[in-house]
Amino acid sequence: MDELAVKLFDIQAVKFGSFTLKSGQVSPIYFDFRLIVSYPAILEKVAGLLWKKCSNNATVDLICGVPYTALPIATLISVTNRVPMLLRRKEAKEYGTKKLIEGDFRPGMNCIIVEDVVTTGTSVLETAIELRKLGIQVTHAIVLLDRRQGGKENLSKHGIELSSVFHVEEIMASLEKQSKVDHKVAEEVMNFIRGNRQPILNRNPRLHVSLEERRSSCKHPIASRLFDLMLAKKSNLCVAADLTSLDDVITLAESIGPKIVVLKIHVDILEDFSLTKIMQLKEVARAHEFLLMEDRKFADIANTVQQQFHGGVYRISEWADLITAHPLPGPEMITHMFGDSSSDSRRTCGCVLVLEMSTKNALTNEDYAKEAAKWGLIASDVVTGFVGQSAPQSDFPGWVQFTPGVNSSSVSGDSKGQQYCSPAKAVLERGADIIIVGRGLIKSPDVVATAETYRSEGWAALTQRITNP
Ligand code: S5P
Repeated sequence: MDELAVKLFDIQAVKFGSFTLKSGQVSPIYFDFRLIVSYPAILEKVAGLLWKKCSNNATVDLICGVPYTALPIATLISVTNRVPMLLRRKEAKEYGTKKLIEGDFRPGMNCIIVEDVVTTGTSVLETAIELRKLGIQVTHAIVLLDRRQGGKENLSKHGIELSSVFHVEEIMASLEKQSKVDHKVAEEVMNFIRGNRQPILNRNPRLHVSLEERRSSCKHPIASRLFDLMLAKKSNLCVAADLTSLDDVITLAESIGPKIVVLKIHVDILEDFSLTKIMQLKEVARAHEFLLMEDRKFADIANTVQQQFHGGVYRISEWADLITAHPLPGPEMITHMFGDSSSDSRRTCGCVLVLEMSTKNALTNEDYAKEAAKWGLIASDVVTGFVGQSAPQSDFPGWVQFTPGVNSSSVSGDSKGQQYCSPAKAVLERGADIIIVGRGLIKSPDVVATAETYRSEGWAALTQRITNP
């Protein structure tokens, strides 16, 4: 390792001085591993060390380098070890297939990402997102140098274990030992690195991608439709119409319809439910262009849920565009409740998984949400998004995050465990794409004016998040 550190220094792939980084910070050390391609013996050594890290740690069906520096390294690993490679483009080409990932693979294969330097982990994450969109599993990334500035923790939050050949500390120790740098420089570098350990990133790429781009990642027609409606109506407002009369819900929907993209109901609290009336509500939804969500929160064995969804008095699958479900029973429930692949409801109704709840002392902790988000991706032909209170639960851009517990008034909750935050906080700090507003709107004396206030606040926050990441 000492020898490689010295070689990297000798070819000036590690430099000392004063360097302005992309972030604007002035750093006393700079790594330029692009130079490695000019030194085949070093390239070979680097590829060998990286391969050792990855073959120790994971099943490797495929490898993929983060463009561009890691591409030749990944190629060498691929050829030497006979492990197939995928090629990631930086931009989709304008002509032809528009694919971002080139190569041969099957969904479910495990791909290791190869990178030269990791600082915050964003580039690795972006590559992982592209691979995961295609159903490829990404659980490990290997890197020559981890700058230890939050990357490992950030990637771990997204289910990716990062293994590194070097840390900056090790490079500095080797160079000092070999008298390539004096103690003062080594100290200065270490102080800089320690002082710039960025807080663990909450920079989930999903949060900063344009809605148009996210729409193109959608796997479900209802999610695509939702993005279309958001863009057309400049709204990310879902109103929770928690009224006990369907007639009143219809009246509310007629008045606030132009401001909202989703109307959410709880069908089992309606005292005057009939299929005829729910079809009237569906007509209003069609006329004013919003989606109808039944917040049933299914959570039973598949056989029961299937009957609750399609049968009984409510026949939910005949009219709901979106339904909510708890992931608790596991992915089988979701896949079976929609019926086999020929079932219409697979395309006409999208499932929204409740990964986290807004209530005090909810049991939906981070591990639960993370695990559920993972298998939600497996059922991604029917899952269109999730209900959640924090952004990192899924970085898949084609999924929509619905965040309830939104209320602009100064109340922090109700007296029954509900907790509230403002529209801006929900969008900017918690990752909401859609804000769900219930009593904050339906109890207001002027629902139309209130809907407009929530619409404009929610939309302004979403625009700000996308344009000023
Ligand atoms: O965690 C959750 C999930 C949901 S879907 N917390 C919630 O409050 N909800 C729903 O959002 C809840 O069932 C209700 O319909 C709405 C919140 O209503 P509010 O009146 O408290 O804004």
